[in-house]
Amino acid sequence: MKKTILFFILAMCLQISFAEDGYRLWLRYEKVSDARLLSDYKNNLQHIVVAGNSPTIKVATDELLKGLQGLLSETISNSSSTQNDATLIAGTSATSSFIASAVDKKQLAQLGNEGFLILSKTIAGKHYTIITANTDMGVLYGVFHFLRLLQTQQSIHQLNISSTPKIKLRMLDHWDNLNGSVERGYAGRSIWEWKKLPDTISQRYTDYARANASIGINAASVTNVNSNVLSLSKDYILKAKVLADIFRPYGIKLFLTARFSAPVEMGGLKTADPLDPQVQNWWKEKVKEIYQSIPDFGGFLVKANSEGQPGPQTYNRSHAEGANLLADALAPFNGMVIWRAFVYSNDKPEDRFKQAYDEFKPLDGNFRKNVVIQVKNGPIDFQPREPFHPLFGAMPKTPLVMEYQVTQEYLGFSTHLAYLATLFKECLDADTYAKGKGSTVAKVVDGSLDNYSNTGMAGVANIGSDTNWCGHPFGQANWYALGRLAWNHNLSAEQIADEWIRQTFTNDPQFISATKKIMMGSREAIVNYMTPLGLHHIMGYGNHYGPAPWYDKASRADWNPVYFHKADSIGIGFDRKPTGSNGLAQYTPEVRKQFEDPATCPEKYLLWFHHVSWKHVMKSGRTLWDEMCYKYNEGVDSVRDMQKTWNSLEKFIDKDRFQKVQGLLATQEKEAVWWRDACLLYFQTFSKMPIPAAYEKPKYTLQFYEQYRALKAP
Ligand code: GCW
Repeated sequence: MKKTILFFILAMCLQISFAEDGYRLWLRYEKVSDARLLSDYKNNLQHIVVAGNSPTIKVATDELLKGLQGLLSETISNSSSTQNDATLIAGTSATSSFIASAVDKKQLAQLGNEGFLILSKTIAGKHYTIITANTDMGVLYGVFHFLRLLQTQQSIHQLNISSTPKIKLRMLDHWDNLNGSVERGYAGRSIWEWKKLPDTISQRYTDYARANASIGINAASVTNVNSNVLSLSKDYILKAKVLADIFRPYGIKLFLTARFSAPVEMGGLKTADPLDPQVQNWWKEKVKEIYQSIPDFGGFLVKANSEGQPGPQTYNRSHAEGANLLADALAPFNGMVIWRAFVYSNDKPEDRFKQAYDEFKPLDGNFRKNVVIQVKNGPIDFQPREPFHPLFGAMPKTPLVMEYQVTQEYLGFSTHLAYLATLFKECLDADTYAKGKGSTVAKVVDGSLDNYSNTGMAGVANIGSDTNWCGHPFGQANWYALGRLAWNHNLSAEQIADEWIRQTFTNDPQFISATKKIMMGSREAIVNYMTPLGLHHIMGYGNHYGPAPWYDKASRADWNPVYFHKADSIGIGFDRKPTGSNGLAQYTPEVRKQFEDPATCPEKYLLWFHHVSWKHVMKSGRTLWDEMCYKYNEGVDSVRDMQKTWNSLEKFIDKDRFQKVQGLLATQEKEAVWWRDACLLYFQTFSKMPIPAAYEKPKYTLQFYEQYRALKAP
């Protein structure tokens, strides 16, 4: 009897200590598996000093101790009183005289407010590791980077790392509603428990801030852009204050979304006209009220005159007049306005591709200094693949902030494995030719092309109340990648995957190379089984899940898949040449020329810009129809390959996450088949060409899929 109980307790303990529920993200700090490295780390990291006593330094100290304790599997002392023993010293020149004398001032001068140095120094025959910066926040970033070196099992000798963020505002946008639901969120409910705030404070808020700081994210907009005016009420400001207070030591500024009609809805005014002095005054007072509670409030993120949101155009005012209204209220406090370019009018029949550019380009130069325009990576809406947004490079006088979607609204929710760093990079690397060859989107966004100083990169968060934060265990990689790329967009998608895998799973080389292969091919697999060759927006209406290329019942033409693929007996695709919508005219001549000619247009964008005959011969020698069959099948095959690879990795990691991913891949495979069969059967009604015999026959009929879609609708 006793023995059984003992065994039970032991089993429980084992389970507790080995449970890999994903909560720890990439900050797991497991014991270093390489024995040689472990003993080297142990020899060099026994005594640490973190100088200073600000809340941020407290966080840095705790993190370093916690990290080393886990990685070295022993207790490390923080010998703050006996600096002489220390082998690792972190702090600024202001807080540590040792650092002040050991570190070159010139090197420090280049770091700005957030950059850091990690240096190996031998002084009087003794080896030191120094983590330093101009600010405590820089020190914290350095500490996280140093822990990343250990977690990824790198040498800590001869370190000479100098790192500064390339982009100033590195941000997560939460589309979280005050009632706890998350628009396009697939990882449970909102992590913000508005109802219970400010009295009950979830540990998650701190863990969230810590995770962000570890990858350099320094801003969070916590409310949905489809905004509720209540978030600007006194009560909610006090709730938001709690979050801002928690975020502060981690270097994160809180932003709120502002509902443009708030002066009417909340202030009781007759108008929200930006030129009305009473309206201006209302915003000034509201902003003052916010800053009284949140002295470092970041500012407002605004969606206006888009998809039914109120905005300045209601009063015949421009986006610039609307943005400037809020900017003037925020300016005395150094707050900023992030105004979204995702606009398309309810009334205009114009190609949606063109609307943001048409509205914003003429306003270049009309915005206040503290306004930035947030532009989605592509011109339609976060599709699995889009060409870069034509606004990039087109507004040299207005800082443009990149907006990515980390949550997988159009990429299989949290069911499909999609590593998005490849998508992010594809856009950053695209050449706008705005100032000749080499004018990449990255250079627009990091401000180097047009000398913007207010630079930014934002991602719509994929975070929710699920224990593992993001639903799919691999969803975490996209949160991670956003932060890492915003800090340094020169990192490759592969490098980021590599370090994420090491920290999240294991440093085993076999596991790393196989998993990296899965990740690197995953987004292309989705493009292939959902929207190959430049198809876009052919998903289910409303919930945006599953295929529905046949759908034509939406109230607006451009919410219908048929509007976007334009399949007919001749061919398929959206003509954006002068013969069609002429959306291509929004690109610089060099880009336009390349896309305009089907012979030079990369095939991955072909149907974005051309209506192409089913019989058109592709580079492979296949007809367009055959190529489409090939691509859809390639997509399904890739998922099957991903499954095979994953199945071979069981022995390397914990059962929990292994099985979870295995299960999700099984669902993904079925859904890839669903997409392939539904799309091919439907498009075949136009092409009237056979699916080549070499490929799997569709499992069901088109009718079945049309109904199946209906069953899946919300
Ligand atoms: O992708 C679309 C989404 C909407 C979203 C909108 C936007 C917040 O379907 O849910 O609204 O984009 O970006 O504003």
